[in-house]
Amino acid sequence: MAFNGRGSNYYIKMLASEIGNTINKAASNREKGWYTPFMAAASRAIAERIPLVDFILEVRDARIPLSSECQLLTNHLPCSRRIIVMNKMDLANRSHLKFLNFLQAQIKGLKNIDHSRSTLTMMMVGIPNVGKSALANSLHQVGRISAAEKGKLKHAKVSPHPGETKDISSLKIGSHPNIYVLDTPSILPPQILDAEVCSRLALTAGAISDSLIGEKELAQYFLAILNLSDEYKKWAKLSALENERSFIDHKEECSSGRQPCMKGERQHFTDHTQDFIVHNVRRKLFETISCFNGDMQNEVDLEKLIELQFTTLTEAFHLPIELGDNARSKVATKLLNLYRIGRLGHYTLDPLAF
Ligand SMILES: Nc1nc2c(ncn2[C@@H]2O[C@H](COP(=O)(O)OP(=O)(O)OP(=O)(O)O)[C@@H](O)[C@H]2O)c(=O)[nH]1
Ligand SMILES: [Mg+2]
Repeated sequence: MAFNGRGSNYYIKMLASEIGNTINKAASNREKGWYTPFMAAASRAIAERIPLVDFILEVRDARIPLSSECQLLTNHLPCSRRIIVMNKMDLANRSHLKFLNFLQAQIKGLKNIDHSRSTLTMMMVGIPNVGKSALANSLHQVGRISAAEKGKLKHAKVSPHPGETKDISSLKIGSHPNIYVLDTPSILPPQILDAEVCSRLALTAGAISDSLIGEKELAQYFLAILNLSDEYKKWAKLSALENERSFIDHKEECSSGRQPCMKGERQHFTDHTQDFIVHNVRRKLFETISCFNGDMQNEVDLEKLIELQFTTLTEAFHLPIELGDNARSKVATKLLNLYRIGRLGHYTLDPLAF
């Protein structure tokens, strides 16, 4: 992809548009797209339940708080029954108890609810993989219900793969009144008309399969965002010496038996999530950006930097030279994974105006 001389923000915008348009085109093929008959049925089932539940808990991804809006709700629901929750804010992750208090206060504050009722139901909805089931389980765990009820109640299945929840199921999270949360299958509209929204969803959420665009394009998009952010500056302290030390420590741990080395040392090189590899990746990214003498605001220069980073990361991920051109794909896969699990900094991709 080549864009000429209109600035780096333009480059990111064009990259995002190009990715979004390619995804939308690919998704219009019914066999490849995300809008399967199952998702269509789930969307109908959720829409039918909206009038029956007391309120809706719309779970959004904190990294894309606007792009992860559940569009089905926009047409079906009055705002007074819609509570928006940001998930995947890893710093706020352990505050579910506070969140439960917040929810109970919201319920008390709702004017159209008869508070003398003994049961209230809220339905959790959201895009794939946003963490609905994980949140439902956490609310159930901290819920104000008896220990016996906690013990015997089922848990929602949580998985790193999108589309894991197949049915609408209910978990109790409070007594007096009884409060139930309905965990639901994930939904997305058949087409995501805003190409930039589509590309942010593809990059971040796992809601859209990487196969619809290609990991190399997504990794290029991520690197453009990283290069223009301040996140890499946090890695300035990762000197070569420090990295070397963590590698030696790691080897010592393996040989001393402190950390079992189950499948031999070579196996460890293939696990790119280990600290010594993540440190190496961060350090290489920091070095390539800080030593870069091109103009970051020029998209031609920015594209050159990204090319250089792909090459440098081949070594950082310990990929064998024999891989040749395939190395780029492997770099892309590993880089995207590290970004998605939060090991390469924290980013809010939607433009938020305050
Ligand atoms: N870092 C982080 N990961 C989370 C958080 N909440 C959930 N996850 C992870 O995100 C992945 C998806 O979580 P689920 O709860 O299965 O998501 P879902 O929305 O129910 O997804 P479906 O499979 O489409 O039903 C799992 O690997 C969870 O461990 C969070 O707050 N932070
Ligand atoms: Mg689920």
